[in-house]
Amino acid sequence: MKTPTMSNNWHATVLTLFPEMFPGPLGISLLGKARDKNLWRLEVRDIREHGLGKHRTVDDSPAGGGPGMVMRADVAAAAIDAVARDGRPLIYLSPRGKRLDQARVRELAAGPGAILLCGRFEGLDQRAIEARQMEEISLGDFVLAGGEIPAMALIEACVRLIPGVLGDHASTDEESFAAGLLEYPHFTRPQDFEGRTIPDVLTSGNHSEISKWRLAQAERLTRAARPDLWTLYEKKKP
Ligand code: 4GY
Repeated sequence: MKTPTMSNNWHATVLTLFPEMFPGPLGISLLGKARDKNLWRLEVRDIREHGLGKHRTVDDSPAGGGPGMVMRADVAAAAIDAVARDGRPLIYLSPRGKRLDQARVRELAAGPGAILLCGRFEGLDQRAIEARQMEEISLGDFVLAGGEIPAMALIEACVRLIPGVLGDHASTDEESFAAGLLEYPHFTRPQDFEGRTIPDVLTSGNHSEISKWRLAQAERLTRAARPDLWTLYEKKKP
């Protein structure tokens, strides 16, 4: 077995007030095994190490009033500045960011890794975001209690694209066959489940008919559920 070099050791650094949440789901199954093989590495840093005073304070009340607390800019900046960038993007997960999509995931996965700052409370002081030129990324239009679960989701999306992490399967069909479409429906045994049977074409052994059927299904599902993706897909077609 060959030992991977540093250049293909994708490096995630997570800055969080809750380091005990990690590796969590990133430590099991395919991602956990890939980490054991040094295909990627996870470095978790506790923001509170940069907290102020005896109580290691990391937050304060919002300027202008209002509910909750805000993560201090000086504390966040100190946590960021203690990390070697190594050419990696510095990302702040928040609903205000640009929506994460598979194109950005592919870019991030192809790079050296990412530094992810996980917000808590009402969020991070705006001046830290600007002064450290953080890239704001959102997973969607909903609000979580902290950035840790979004950070895990982003890391998982990237790591599964690193060569050798998944089996030899998967990755190819994602790029070629149905790019920009939702996935076709999957079936496996039993042939009859509560009176619902597997479509005959899938058990026909006719691989060209199977491909045609799957593409038609992917198109039908995309048109119905995601008119935004369908419009893009149609524009890209000749
Ligand atoms: N949605 N997409 C999201 C989120 C939690 C308070 C700022 C999201 O990416 N992140 O809801 N994050 C909040 C919690 C501080 C981040």
